[in-house]
Amino acid sequence: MNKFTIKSVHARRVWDSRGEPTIETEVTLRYGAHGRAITPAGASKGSGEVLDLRDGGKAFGGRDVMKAVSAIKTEIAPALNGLDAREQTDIDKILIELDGTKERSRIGGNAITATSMAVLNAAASAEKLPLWRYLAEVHGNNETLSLPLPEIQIFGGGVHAAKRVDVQDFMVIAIAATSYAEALEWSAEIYRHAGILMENTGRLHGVADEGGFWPAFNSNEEAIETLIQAIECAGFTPGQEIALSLDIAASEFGKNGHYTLACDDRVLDSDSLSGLLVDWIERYPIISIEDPLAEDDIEGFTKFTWAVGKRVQVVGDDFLVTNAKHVAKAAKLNACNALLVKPNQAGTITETKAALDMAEKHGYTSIISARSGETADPTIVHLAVGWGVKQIKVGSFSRSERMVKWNEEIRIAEAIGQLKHTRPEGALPAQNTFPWIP
Ligand code: 2PG
Ligand code: MG
Repeated sequence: MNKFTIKSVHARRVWDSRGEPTIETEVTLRYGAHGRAITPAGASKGSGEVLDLRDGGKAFGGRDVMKAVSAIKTEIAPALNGLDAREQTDIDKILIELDGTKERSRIGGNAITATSMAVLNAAASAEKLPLWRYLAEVHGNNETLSLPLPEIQIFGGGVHAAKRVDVQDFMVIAIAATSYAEALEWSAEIYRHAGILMENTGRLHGVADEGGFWPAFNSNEEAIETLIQAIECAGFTPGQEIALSLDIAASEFGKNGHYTLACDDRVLDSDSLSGLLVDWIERYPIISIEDPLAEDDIEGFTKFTWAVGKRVQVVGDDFLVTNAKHVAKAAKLNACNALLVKPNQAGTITETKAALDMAEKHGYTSIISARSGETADPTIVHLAVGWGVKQIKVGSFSRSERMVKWNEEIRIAEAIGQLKHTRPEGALPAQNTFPWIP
């Protein structure tokens, strides 16, 4: 028995940024160290993600989590009692086996994710280290610590804004900022100017799920045009200082090769949607495109990556669902070139890291990501720094569940004395193939 020995595992129902129930697990170790974590929730989810166990019934639209909370108390707690919190791989294996289903539907992916992350936080706390440093030491990354480059949402669409436009995330990346602090300053100005532009044109209707402005536009492209204007109004040169990143989240409006862009009043096949996106890439300084096609359109992904994969980051989110096997398969087909990393898609810390390692093995870039339903839990920021993930996406520049994460990165930046260059070496695919990167 030592300071890492798990003494108790407790769970409670807490509430996320959409006012929906979610799970917090709290792990206490033998001599008092403890760690906790909360599972976030997606709205645009990949079908291959582990499942959240929801109670069904009338309360909270069937989204309650009391069954999963109870499973943590009655099944997970006794199974983890007495184990060493540093043995993350073993503990995650026990959690997976305890659930016993492929999709984690018995105990629940949400119960398991919160517990897996809480164990990790507890181990770091027993070591009296912030999580990012604990991870860096465990993984031998101490020498190469860098701050992930932020991509920050300015307009939020898709299912995060009642499909007001079809594309889900319109984001900026401060490619020429020389520090993390500066990247935030620039993004803050762009966000502010986007708000002013919306207000001046009578289109300010609040914010979407991740804090980006509600996209009161008549076409998807109008959102891009407005974003360019906001960048210019904020005093920056699009393409030189600020690049664009889009999450198309195409699974939300496309299936079987048919894509319904309701906002543009068009139905496109896979090639036509690719063509539209390539056209945007040619006309706007876009350096990253997430889920350009639907998750069932592997051929479309492959063709798209063949066409633009040398010029832009083609990111698999719903397509790869933070699953090492999916990453290996995609890499074999050259179906994208970057991985979006979400712990609650994978289910445990160990599986999340496995997906990340697989991405690295195949030369993919990676972006650690929050979900659209979030809380003040900052664990993913620590994962990004500790694991050396070089990009991060946590939503927009408003709402505390987002700001708590940007702000946590400021604290870490100070701690590593490194408010230095914000585009870590290798953060984006080779520079000279990106016409927009200075
Ligand atoms: C995404 C995420 C975050 P959700 O698609 O990348 O923007 O959304 O959490 O709803 O899956
Ligand atoms: Mg996405």
